Amino acid sequence: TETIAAASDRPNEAPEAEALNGDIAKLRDAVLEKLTYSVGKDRNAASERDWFIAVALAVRDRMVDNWMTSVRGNYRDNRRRVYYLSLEFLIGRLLVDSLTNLGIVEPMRAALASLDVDLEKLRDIEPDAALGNGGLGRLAACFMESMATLSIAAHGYGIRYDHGLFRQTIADGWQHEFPEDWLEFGNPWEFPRPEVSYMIGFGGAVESIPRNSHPAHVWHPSETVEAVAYDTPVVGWRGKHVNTLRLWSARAPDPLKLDVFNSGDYVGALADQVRAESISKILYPSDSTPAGLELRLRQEYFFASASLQDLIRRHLEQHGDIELLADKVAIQLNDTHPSIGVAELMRLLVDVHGVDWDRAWEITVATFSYTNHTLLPEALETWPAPLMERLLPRHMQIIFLINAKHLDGLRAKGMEDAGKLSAVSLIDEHGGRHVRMGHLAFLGSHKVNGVSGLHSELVKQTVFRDLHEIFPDRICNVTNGVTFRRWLYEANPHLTKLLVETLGRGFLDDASQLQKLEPFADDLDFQARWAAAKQLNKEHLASVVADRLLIKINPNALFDVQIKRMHEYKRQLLNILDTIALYNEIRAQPMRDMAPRVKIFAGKAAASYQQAKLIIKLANDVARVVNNDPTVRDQLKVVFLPNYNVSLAEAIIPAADLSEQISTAGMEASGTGNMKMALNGALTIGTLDGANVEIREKVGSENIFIFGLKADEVAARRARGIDARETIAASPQLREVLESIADGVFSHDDRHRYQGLVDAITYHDYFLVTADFDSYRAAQAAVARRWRDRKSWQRSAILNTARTAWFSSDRAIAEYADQIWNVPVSRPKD
Ligand code: GP0
Repeated sequence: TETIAAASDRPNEAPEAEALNGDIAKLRDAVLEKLTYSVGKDRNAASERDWFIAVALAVRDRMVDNWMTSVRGNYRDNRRRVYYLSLEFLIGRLLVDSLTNLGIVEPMRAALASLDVDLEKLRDIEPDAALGNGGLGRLAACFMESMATLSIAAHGYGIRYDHGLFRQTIADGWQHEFPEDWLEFGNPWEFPRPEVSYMIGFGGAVESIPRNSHPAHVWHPSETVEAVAYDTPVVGWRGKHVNTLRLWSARAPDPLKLDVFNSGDYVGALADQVRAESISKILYPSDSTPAGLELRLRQEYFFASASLQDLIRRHLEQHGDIELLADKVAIQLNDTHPSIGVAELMRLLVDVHGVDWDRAWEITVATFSYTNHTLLPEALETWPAPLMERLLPRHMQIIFLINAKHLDGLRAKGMEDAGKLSAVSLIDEHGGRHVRMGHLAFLGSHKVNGVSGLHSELVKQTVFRDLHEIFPDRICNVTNGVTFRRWLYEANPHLTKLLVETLGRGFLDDASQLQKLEPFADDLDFQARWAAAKQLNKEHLASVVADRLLIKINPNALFDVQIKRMHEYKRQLLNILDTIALYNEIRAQPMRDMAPRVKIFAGKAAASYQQAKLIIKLANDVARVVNNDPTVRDQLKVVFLPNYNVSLAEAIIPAADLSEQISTAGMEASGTGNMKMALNGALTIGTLDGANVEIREKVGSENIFIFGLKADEVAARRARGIDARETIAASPQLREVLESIADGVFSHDDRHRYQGLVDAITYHDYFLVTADFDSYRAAQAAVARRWRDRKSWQRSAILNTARTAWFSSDRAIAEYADQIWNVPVSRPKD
């Protein structure tokens, strides 16, 4: 058995070296046992995947003891439970995450080394659990980890999609989508619970049974689907508390119609099963675009109903009294996706558990709270009333009744303005009746939160303006956060090691101690070590780029990074225009001494979002031209890394020098990539949007590059009109850039490819790319000047890390616990 080296090589772990050596032997035995008896392979025949499964199973065993203890503790203490309902959990890989939180990364590495197995190789074999589209889903994953870290009795509920977010390839510059298959070789982290299942109904009719007081309602669905549970333990920092992520899979109650099968119609015999199971087949590949399909509503109801039935069963088992539900349960709705749950809880309380309507509504509102993630109108879900009527007839009745009582109450209070009443109605009457799911979530919740200070204010002023007037205490703010375990300790071990050597281990438990780094910002010796850590991360990313794209990038260049979903409001186009302007400068003045830059892009476009896909093509076209132009030499490189996902983010973020957060002000609710990069010592170039505002407050305006129109100026500018011809005429640089695109400089094979794109921003620049261009260019010039003064740059970078502790998801979750859920938290060291 190998022993392990100095404590400084295992910065993330506390135990003594001797204990570790004992642990190494135990881990080795545990892995070998799993390989033999669970995987069924001999050491000599085992593939890397076999080893990965064996290790994951051995690690899972370690979690289970604390899981059982946590579950028993949750029952014993009678604590209020938190249920986080989310249609997305963008988890990524779990191997190193679990090892880190259990404090056994290095012992496991040593145990595996003694078996001639390389932990890093196993790490790369694990497929990402990509059950989410982007920020919203990744936030849910960070929150699960922080809720476990803070010992909250929390459960996540979602859908176990057979296929997560599509795999993106880039062929000839164009995005292509392929199905993703994360379960292909099984999932060692989960426990299937075939015995935990619920019937979920669809369609049919509602029967009214006359009674003395008021009629009872019985829904007779015409179709039922079974929801089956799969549980994944979620381990918090230091392994103390373990929560459960319960994901539902759809199953047909009858696997096949035997008579139809025997008659020879094999496909027909399986039709019901296929229809039922399609519910959990695939994640909706949409981000902030409407998913107006029936299947999406079926997914939403399926998971909301299964989760509510499950939590009510648990509540009644423990407390025996449905009246106590709101005291013992807090349910967080992650966006409107689970908001049909408001009507479902009313149905369960009134129709199934016999609670009277008004009391049921009180319980519902006290139980639910809702997080809004966007102001984009196209992302605020509404369902055609006829569709909901057909699929969920009883819920439609309930929604109409909630609405009638809501509007009657307002009229009784003297509100008569028909316009106001229709603005706060659950039913949108314009252009065919639609149910407003945001309004349903708002009315059914005691708290509604936005995800950054600016966003929460805009929520009050825009989407929920009229409802906010009626319920002025309901909207609050909880600025997003990210888990430092994954996004600092695991993704950036070089920096973490330096921080431990400099500050001691205290910051690992209490991020606010990162402040102690401030005095080192001017320390030249520390700066040198800081730069060395960054350099290693950049070399690693350069090797990833070389592997995947066969492009050589210079690790000494400024790594200028924009990684996020492709969307017009996020303005990758603005960054591409800047790239072209830089390219023009280099060609015009080849002898000018420039600081070399690498522009790094990554991100997926929704499959149906043509404009976003065209912008991907443009980025790739610009990359091809720039990277192959001999006059450019090493001064500028452009790379578009395909298939952006959590694992790729873990490689890019620690290597970033500059973080691009350049959305049109007022449009990015928060952003979370902005926090991850600032924490890892990148400087931000950004607009005053989302959490950028708070990042500037924390890091100081000298340590961030802010440019562009502010949210109120964006509104004013749009009100004046978005024809950009004057703006373009006034900016020679912008004109040159747009002309070169329109002329086909980057598309010789199809000269008019970008004519439509250029026309669009010329005559109808809704996202104000042109309006912010000059100011963005000026900010980029300031970036270049700062970069040349490397000491000053490093000072700012260090201060970014020192001052971003507030963006920990532990802080965000502690705020939810205090302001919204009313549950206690305890820190791992308490
Ligand atoms: C918001 F509405 N977000 C949506 C959506 O459908 N998907 C999604 O990922 C994002 C916001 O755009 C965000 O600003 C925010 O930080 C995140 O939700 C979590 O609140 C981008 O990161």
